[in-house]
Amino acid sequence: EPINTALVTGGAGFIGSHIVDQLTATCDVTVYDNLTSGAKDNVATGADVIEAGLNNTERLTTAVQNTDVVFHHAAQVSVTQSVEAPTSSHAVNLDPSLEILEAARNSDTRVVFASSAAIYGHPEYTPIDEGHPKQPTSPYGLEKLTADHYCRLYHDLYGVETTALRYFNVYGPRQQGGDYSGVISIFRDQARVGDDITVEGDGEQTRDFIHVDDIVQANMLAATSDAAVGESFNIGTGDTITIRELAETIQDVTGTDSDIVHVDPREGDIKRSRADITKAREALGFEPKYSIKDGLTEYLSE
Ligand code: UD2
Repeated sequence: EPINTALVTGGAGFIGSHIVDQLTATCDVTVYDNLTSGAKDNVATGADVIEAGLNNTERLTTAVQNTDVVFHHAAQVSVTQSVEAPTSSHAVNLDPSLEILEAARNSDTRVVFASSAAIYGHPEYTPIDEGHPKQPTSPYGLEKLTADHYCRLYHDLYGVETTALRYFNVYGPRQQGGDYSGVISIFRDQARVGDDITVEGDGEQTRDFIHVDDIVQANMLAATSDAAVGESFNIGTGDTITIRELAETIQDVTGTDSDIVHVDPREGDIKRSRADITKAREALGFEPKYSIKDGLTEYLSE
């Protein structure tokens, strides 16, 4: 079914704004964002913006009920902050997700939820499939896991059309630098100004980095495919790179004078992460377009 109207919560943020870019070409888009970490500059012209917090249940409910599909990307995204202040993280990441599902239950709205690989905790094996044990190691991971389960439950109990997309490590334009951001944007900023590139630990840890354009593709498939309904999907490339290789690639591609230095390992760091994307491939026809090398080259050339 074609999408006529879409609501993107967090539509002024990193991932949400790319979804908005894609949607404005074909349908009416409304962004729901409190503009604290997101910025109006990220929002494509043509999209309406509701500037409101997720705790504004009335506005949120109305916005959800007036749309065909809601892409729920507004969140408290910092794992560290969730560890420091679990109750406020919970209030942002959990209750509003339930309110969105509840609003969708009373209308014909479809819900695509931004879940996370954080729900799995320390991998017991890789690649990680959707049935992998879930032992989140942060309130953030537990909040994402609970909302992900609520999506499935709202489908099973009430027939709401829901899909949870479990993102691995996402990178691309508009990802913010700084302490709470992803390693790729941190290394990029260091390379740009000639600062040392700070590899935490031995750099042998691996990640499955996925370009934001491929995340957009997964969202479009989830919003339109029958096979997506009531399901959850790992979204990565299925490939990995070590953090050391990442640092070297960024050095190469940017031609920076920055040195690679090793600093203390991060406490509780995950050693290996890799998505098994068989389910998304087979059910949705999802096929990542960017290898890590191509994606990095594209991102760094900006
Ligand atoms: C990602 C998600 C997080 C959560 C988690 C679940 C991002 C930005 N974060 O955390 O939200 O879903 O996965 O597992 O996608 N590193 C360095 N130097 C630096 C910064 C980082 O070596 O300056 C290393 C870090 O120690 C880690 C790796 O890079 O081994 C990736 O770190 P990250 O913060 O980008 O992402 P991750 O996987 O910890």
